[in-house]
Amino acid sequence: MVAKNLVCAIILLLLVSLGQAEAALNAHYYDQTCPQAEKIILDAVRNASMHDPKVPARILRMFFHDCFIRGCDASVLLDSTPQNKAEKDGPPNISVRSFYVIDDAKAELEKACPHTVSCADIIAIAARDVVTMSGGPYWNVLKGRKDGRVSKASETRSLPAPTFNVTQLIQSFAQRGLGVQDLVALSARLRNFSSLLDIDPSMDLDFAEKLRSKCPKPNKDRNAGQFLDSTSSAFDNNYYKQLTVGKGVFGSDQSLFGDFRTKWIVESFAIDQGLFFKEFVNSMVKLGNVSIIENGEVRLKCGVVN
Ligand SMILES: *[C@@H]1O[C@H](CO)[C@@H](O)[C@H](O)[C@H]1NC(C)=O
Ligand SMILES: *[C@@H]1O[C@H](CO)[C@@H](O)[C@H](O)[C@H]1NC(C)=O
Ligand SMILES: *[C@@H]1O[C@H](CO)[C@@H](O)[C@H](O)[C@H]1NC(C)=O
Ligand SMILES: *[C@@H]1O[C@H](CO)[C@@H](O)[C@H](O)[C@H]1NC(C)=O
Ligand SMILES: CC(=O)N[C@H]1CO[C@H](CO)[C@@H](O)[C@@H]1O
Repeated sequence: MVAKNLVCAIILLLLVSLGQAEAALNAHYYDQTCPQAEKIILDAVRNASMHDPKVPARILRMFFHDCFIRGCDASVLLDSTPQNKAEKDGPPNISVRSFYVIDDAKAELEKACPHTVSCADIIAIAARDVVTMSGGPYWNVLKGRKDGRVSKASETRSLPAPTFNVTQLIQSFAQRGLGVQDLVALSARLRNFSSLLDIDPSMDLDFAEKLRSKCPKPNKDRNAGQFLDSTSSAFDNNYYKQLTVGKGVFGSDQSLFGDFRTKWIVESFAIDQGLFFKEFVNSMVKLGNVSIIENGEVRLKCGVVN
């Protein structure tokens, strides 16, 4: 009898641990609990992008930054406290850069479905939205991330630096389970915007000006979706085309074309935008799956732990 109970207990334990291992991300995670979640997030992203054309590039970079440090757990959104300097205030100094967009979406989500949608999922969904609204591909974002409770400024040192050579970039990606193909795909930029990898946002200006002149005047235009048209060619494979003709904006970009490990991938993306979009989506899904934590929380406000 005792033995039988023991066997049962072991089987139960095994099942429980299996269940945990399979607590994987899921495209339908909020279908029952917050079906309007993605619509609310898209609204916030679109509203903000209409007023500030730098928002798309910054949200993409935020997603990258979040997932590269401690996994996709919204650690990038936590504010510093008197006892702790958070990632936000770490060396690349990304303070005051569009965090408000995620906070706005979160505030709306808390009204619609309280304590349900994690800040980490909001970033992942917003990152997809800025790509799609800029003329890039659409994909189903897997959801179910939990928010972490730790954010340390010192850890931003592990982000790939603009000065990294290809070997260092490959190593940095490999540490997160990402391959060479992911490195090249995720180096893509919104045209004339900084790439996800770049810390320096100074290249944004040109494109921002172009966008501003094309954006509809908010009060005259009743269709907020116009933003889609105004940026319809901003996310494309032009970046790779530029690399193949030696017009990489940064040295670290151009080296992707100079290294045999990455050159062939750059070339394949330059000649085939469909392939680039497909691989970019794959890489974004992989990036969004880096070190998913299971014992986190759903923050009520993205800047502070509950
Ligand atoms: C976005 O803007 C629309 C129209 O101005 C407004 O109704 C909506 O509440 C805004 N959404 C968010 C999340 O800010
Ligand atoms: C970070 O940016 C803020 C606001 O732009 C600025 O006040 C601060 O000095 C910067 N800090 C560092 C370390 O560059
Ligand atoms: C890349 O940089 C590292 C560190 O500075 C250096 O040791 C290595 O030789 C470089 N590799 C290449 C291929 O330039
Ligand atoms: C996400 O990562 C987990 C654990 O590392 C893995 O089992 C799962 O297949 C990955 N999912 C995707 C979509 O890559
Ligand atoms: C700096 C940079 O990347 N400039 C590019 C901006 O986009 C136009 C096309 O829309 C390119 O011709 C520029 O080279």
